[in-house]
Amino acid sequence: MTTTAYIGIGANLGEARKTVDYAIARLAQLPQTRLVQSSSLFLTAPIDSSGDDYINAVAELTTELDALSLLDHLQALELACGRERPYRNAPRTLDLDILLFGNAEINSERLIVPHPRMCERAFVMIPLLQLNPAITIPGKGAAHQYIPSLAGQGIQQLD
Ligand code: A4P
Ligand code: MG
Repeated sequence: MTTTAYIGIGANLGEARKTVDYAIARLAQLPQTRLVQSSSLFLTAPIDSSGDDYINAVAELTTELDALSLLDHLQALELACGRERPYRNAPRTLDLDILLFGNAEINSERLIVPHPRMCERAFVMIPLLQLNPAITIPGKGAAHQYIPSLAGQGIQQLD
């Protein structure tokens, strides 16, 4: 079975822009997976987090992996990029989140999908809507309806 998945990509330590470009290239090489498209890169102010501005992007994949296998691959890629986890929301070389996995609603110990905070975050919703303006979030409706409430968050599209 093939599933369309959206991956949130964030980095704010080290050479963040290079890391995000590298992560997108590596997502294209995951087994049983195809990179359909990736958003622009965005420079974003940290939300509930410290340190430098983030580079954020979203990638659209199609995959035959199940959601937990995809998470395993994303966490391996985070580690390969030098991710350490000293505390929650610490600055990070690379954060890869499964935002959406088809129409699935998953609530397990390791994985919550849709990502629970995504609708409150411009750094997720703006790149996601760039890829798919008509997208709906399972359990939450049309993504575009959340945009007005995100107007105060600092986000700048890079070219
Ligand atoms: N986990 C549960 N659900 C998921 C999912 N859908 N995708 C579990 C990925 N992982 C998921 O994640 C902790 C655990 O969440 C994992 O072991 C996995 O089993 P983590 O990546 O180690 O920790 P984290 O990143 O500190 O937590 P989380 O929940 O990813 O944080 P947030 O809420 O995503 O916030 N500001 C800007 N401007 N840009 C950012 O990218 N990112 C954050 C991280 C905060 N502020 C930011 C940004
Ligand atoms: Mg994360």
